[in-house]
Amino acid sequence: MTKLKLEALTCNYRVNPLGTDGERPHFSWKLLSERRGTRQTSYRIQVSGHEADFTRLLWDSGKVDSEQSIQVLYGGPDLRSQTRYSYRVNVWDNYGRESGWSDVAWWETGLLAANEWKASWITPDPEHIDPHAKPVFLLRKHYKLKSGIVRARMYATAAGVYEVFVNGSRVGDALFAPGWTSYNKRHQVQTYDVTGLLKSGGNAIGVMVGDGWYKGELVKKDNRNYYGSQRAVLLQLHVRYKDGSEEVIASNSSWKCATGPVLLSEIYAGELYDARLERSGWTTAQYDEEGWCAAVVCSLPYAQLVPQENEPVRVIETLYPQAVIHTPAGECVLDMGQNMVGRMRLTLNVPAGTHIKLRHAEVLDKEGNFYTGNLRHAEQAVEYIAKGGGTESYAPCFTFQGFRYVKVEGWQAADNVLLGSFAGEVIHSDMEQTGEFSCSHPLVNRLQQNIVWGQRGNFLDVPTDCPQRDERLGWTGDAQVFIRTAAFNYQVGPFFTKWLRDLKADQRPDGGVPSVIPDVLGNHVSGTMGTSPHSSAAWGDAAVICPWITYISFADIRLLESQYESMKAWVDFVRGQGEDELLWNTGKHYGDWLALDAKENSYIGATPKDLIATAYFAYCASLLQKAANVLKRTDDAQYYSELAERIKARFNEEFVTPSGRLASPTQTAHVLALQFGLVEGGARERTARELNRLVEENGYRLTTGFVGTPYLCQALSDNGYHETAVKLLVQESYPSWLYSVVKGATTIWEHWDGIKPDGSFWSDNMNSFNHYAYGAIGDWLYRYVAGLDMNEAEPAYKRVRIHPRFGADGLSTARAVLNSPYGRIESAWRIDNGQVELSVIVPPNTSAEIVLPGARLLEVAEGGRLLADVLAEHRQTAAETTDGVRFLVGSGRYHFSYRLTS
Ligand code: RAM
Repeated sequence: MTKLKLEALTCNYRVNPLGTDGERPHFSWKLLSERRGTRQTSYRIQVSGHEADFTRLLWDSGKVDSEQSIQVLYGGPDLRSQTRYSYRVNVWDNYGRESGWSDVAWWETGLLAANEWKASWITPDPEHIDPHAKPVFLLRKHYKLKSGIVRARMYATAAGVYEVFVNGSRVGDALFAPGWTSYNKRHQVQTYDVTGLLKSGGNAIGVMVGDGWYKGELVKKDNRNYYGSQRAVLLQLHVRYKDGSEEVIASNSSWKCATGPVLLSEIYAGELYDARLERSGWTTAQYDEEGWCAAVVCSLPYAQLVPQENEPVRVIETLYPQAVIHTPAGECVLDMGQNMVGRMRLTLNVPAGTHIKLRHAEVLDKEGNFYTGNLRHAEQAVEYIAKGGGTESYAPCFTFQGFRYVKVEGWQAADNVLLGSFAGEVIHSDMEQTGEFSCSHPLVNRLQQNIVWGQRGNFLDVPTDCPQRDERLGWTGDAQVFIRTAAFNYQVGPFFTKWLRDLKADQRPDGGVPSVIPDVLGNHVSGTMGTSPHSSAAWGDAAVICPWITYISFADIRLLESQYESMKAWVDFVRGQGEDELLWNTGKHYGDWLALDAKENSYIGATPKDLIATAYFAYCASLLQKAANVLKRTDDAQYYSELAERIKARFNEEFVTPSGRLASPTQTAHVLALQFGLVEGGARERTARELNRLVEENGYRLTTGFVGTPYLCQALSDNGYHETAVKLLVQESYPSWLYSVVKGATTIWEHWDGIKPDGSFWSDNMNSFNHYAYGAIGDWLYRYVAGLDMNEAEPAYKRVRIHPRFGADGLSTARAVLNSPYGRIESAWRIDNGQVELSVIVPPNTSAEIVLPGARLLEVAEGGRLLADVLAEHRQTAAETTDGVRFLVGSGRYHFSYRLTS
């Protein structure tokens, strides 16, 4: 008999996380079994507080009869600070097999209580170093340690962004620590295991700290000091010795400060680095501190400190320039071949004082010249002054650029030397890549890659709108439309957990939701929209949609529970806004942002704002009902279900004529009415027909903006017009998803016409070439085209749903893979002359509802046998429905073949 095995043990989504919070963690594991229909029947978890000594247990769940294998909550005693916990899992299945104990995994808590901080927040003495000076500050501490070090942990953070070194080595590889949160309310602390870096005798710590989001330029030119006016560092090192004693080295006024080679490093501006000013060995014990000034203690609080929550930002991949372009304007430009986000690394051997300047751009203009107009005030310039005397390698530290093209100035070299001297380091939050989609259409495959690159470029600790111009903010609307696609491509559980906590922290007392999270627009900063409104429909709704999508994707009840009040507060806020409690017809909204049916010189599409606002209101009320059900709040569930129904009725009164026609003739209005279930019966049919007509009459072209686009194809596919949806997908002429692909895009554009058919730009003012919002079609590619979907009632793919849709001529194959919380799911189909081949993988401990469109039960084969026979062996049957043949299978690999009925 084949074996049952366990793998991929995670705690709070992560493998052996260091520095967790004090809340009860949750555990997940994956079953490995070749046998079809494998289900877990029981599990047992053991936790030890003494390394991996399981004879001294802290908690033993005992054998629990349950299929739950993800997000299982720890049930032992309260967690202590700075403690390593080891755990292991054993499971049993429906075939009577036992996996045996898994390998041991662990998690370790960070510094949990504010009063455990002996360290002070410190900054260079302002008498000696101007707190507002541009150069990055260096802070260092020399200290002695005894021999017999067995364990050392460093807890560190900064007001600003920091990197830390011990005895000449970089500690960890996280970039942009402490990450971006609503610092005044939640400020992350990182935990590092530095045991291997310390030695007995003299040691040194060095910390570099720059402005970052904390006090650097944000939102617009010269807008600084949003969170505070002083950079500062907080660091505490705990060293444990063999004899059980512990020593603590803490940041305080005995630390020494200076500035060094980084003369400027800012998110938008870039970096200026003079290698001649390097202080060689400044993070080692031997270094001579002569000339360094003292640190002073500053009065920043401790109460807002929280342990790091999501995966850190790291260098994830390195790209090399594909070509050197000598432009008509005489510029020397490197082409990275991909619009990427990160930084350039230089490795070169040039004379001292050589001053190289790099500028970064996303596109070349019509003439083929370097173009930076769309960056607005973001300089995206990196300057390096060489020290000479050998090979030097450099990459900027506290800045990132969004670019495909790099203009090189100040250094003339042959093309092959240039190509060999530069590398592009791709930087983003280090999430596990979980999804893949591909099909028979090469341009659609490129679109999928562009979506993934859009996510990579804009998931740098916060889900941002764009990564290049002077914006790069956590726009709620963009995040909300993209989250479901994001959750296919990557494991975004921890990423959104962190961001949603900031959303909740920044939510207004009346329940209103800022337009960007972390909220740096407040009420006073004016941007493209004049003073930025908070609580716009479809933007503020992120407060409900994002926790819900995170919940269904990863089954994290804990997150849903902790966001629940925030979700309710938003819907209750909306209820109080309109002149009528069921109709939201007041306030400032972004509407169907950037839709093509907008009036001349307007960003806002033609769909009435009150229609959008009321539709979203109904949708969010219905999601709250679902959330209340999950959390077993029956009264709330009842209340929100009634509210949703009443809003729907009011929507119909206001926006649907008695004969079932939608009052607003836009694609987006029809999409929302269908997608949010606001029209029924004849009105639904009519709305769907009308949407199809609108698309058809427009030559299979869309007119939708941020609000309508994400659901356009779904609304068609769900209502009998899948072929139209596929025609929209494969449309290559403007406006369409593939238009930008044909124009050479390697990321998703903000505007359908970022580059117009004649090669000119839409405008300088707001024209990002890396904006993931329209990439929200990815969700439809996975769920509708490849047919890899779920039944929400059993979230996180406990109940998989496989339902491919073959559509029209456009596509002959499609394949989606998802490394789900339960394991690998796959749906891959091929259609050739009416013959369908479908391969499916259903992971252990899940089941799948499968729908085979256009099939007749008695003509379907599975693995060469009649499907009906295969099902009968498992006492299962299939039904012939209007969608196709429908049946249920357990885990395993399947291959279905049948001829389409005509
Ligand atoms: C723009 C942003 C973003 C959008 C808002 C309304 O400035 O780029 O994508 O959500 O406006």
